[in-house]
Amino acid sequence: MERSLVLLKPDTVQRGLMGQIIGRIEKKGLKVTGMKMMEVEEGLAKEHYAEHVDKDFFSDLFGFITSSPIVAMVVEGEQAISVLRNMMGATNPFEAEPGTIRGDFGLDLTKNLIHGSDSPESAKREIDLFFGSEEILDYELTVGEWH
Ligand code: D4T
Repeated sequence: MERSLVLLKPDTVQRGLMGQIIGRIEKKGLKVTGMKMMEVEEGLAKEHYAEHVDKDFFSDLFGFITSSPIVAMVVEGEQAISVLRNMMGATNPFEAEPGTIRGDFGLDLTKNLIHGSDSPESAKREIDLFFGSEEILDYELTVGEWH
């Protein structure tokens, strides 16, 4: 079973798309084991996007992610990381396939609605950044065997 950190970015919250996107994740059969609404403080934004600090788009990305609340989630399931990346679609919403979250809802490279971890190593690092272990719940979904 894999875990991914999912962030519903400020544009998702502002545009009232939280429910639709969380609904897609639930309907796919993935399990939400942690979820909270929060502001991303400067230090957390810089740590989360450490690999992009020197890129020319970093200031736009930083300004965006710290501009308004997000929803942070821990999502679990078999191959959850690649399944979520496929559901999200290409980073650039202009290139994302219809049927994906970015393909259906996005028209801006920075405001691309959602983040999902890109490897098990990133997932562990990112989950530890956003969640304390007491905020991640260990429970069974009783419908699990029907998926
Ligand atoms: P995240 O990390 O938000 O899930 O996005 P991806 O994993 O799909 O893509 P990424 O790390 O390459 O980019 C992080 C973040 O930066 C924004 N971005 C990216 C941007 O504003 N301008 C750009 O030119 C690029 C490449 C979008 C996602």
